[in-house]
Amino acid sequence: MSGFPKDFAWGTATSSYQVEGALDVGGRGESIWDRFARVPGAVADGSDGRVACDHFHRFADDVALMRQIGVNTYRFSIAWPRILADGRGEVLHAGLDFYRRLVDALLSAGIRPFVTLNHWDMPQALEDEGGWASRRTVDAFVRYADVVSRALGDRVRDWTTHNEPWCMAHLGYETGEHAPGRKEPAAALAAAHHLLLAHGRAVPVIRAHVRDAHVGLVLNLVPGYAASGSDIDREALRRFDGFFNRWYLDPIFFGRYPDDAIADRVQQGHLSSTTLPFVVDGDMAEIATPIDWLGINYYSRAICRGADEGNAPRVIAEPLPAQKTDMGWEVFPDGLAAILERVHADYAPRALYVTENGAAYATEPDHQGRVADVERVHYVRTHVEACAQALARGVPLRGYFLWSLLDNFEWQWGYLRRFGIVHVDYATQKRTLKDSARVYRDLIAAHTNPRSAR
Ligand code: IFM
Repeated sequence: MSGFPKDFAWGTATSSYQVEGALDVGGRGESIWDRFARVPGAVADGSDGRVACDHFHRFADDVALMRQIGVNTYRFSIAWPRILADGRGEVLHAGLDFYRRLVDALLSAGIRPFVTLNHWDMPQALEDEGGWASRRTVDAFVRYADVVSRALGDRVRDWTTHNEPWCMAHLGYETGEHAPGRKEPAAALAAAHHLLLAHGRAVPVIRAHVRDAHVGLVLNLVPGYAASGSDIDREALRRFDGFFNRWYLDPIFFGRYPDDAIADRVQQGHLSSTTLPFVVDGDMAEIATPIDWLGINYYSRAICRGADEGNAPRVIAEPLPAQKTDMGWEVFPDGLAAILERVHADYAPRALYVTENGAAYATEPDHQGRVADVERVHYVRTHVEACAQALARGVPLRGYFLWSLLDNFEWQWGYLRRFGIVHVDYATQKRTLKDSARVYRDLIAAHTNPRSAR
């Protein structure tokens, strides 16, 4: 395998709520996930992020682990309520200082910090005012972006506004599987729009504070495949792609929502007409503010099968009975190359990153303390290979971030799903490098210095 540029970003990723713990330190306010995790049945094991990986206190050791693995970048997120407890008032300097210390530790270890402003843990006070379904949250986010980029702009060049707006809007406001747990399809569409608008408005604000800023957005994209060549399955694929991928890609790159996907929402009764009630003049141009890069989070593909129910075919996206991870997600590395090539061909972002890619497997240490996570080793190798293929086909891929550095709080699954390349014993907080971490280290070494290839 070859073809990775010398300056390729080899990284791992985490997010604040999933790893930090220390929820009541430094005046941090309540987040929507603090509140949601208390709802009986919302999190499978009844857990929350109170301690998580205690990364807040152990970040220096975690940076040392990153050095051991040899990554040259680290993607992490800022906890919004650690900076603005209620999302609006006073700035919490203790919160900013924590991230300054983290960034300084990374920089001294030669690791480039990739900051995400919003990886889901919004202040609960903003949700109490309507959350992302309310246009007022856009201003709150832009102020937050201003505060953080002003504080860290002297040392961080790489900025992400949101992580996976589809998850925040759809899982948070439509299915209610994620915080804030609302089941209101119309609110979900408004939430998606306000997330995109907040992104577009924050981009120039970040650029104002950061010299040579490199600003982007991270989308979770899923390549769809029709289950057969039948018209009904091809139609299911179109619907799936419109709802999942193009609803976000088209506004960002073309400044408009896809007409066919709008019509689908009208048909479903989630919109009363094709005029989107939450769009105000000028919004779409702001959303389409050019970005420096797009991040793609890729885990698996969707097989789309239509189910004929009168004149409204239902989309069923099902995994094949192939190899699956503990999430039930099919292992399908070709899908990664496919989505990278498709986004490059259809939207031509200036640069692309795989900002998340990884697999949940619950391998525990054996009696000698070794974590032989063979399935994850296979997953990592084959997906890095898919990146090489995409590069060879001309995709401007600039980096790859494994999800995740650490086993951590996996949202509605709590601690029952382990994505880390480093095992965390939650009782003792002991970290153990899994075999996948060593394999990733060797892959990085081989590509950064081909002579060390084995
Ligand atoms: O853990 C999540 C992460 O927070 C967002 N992307 C998907 C990961 C695995 O489910």
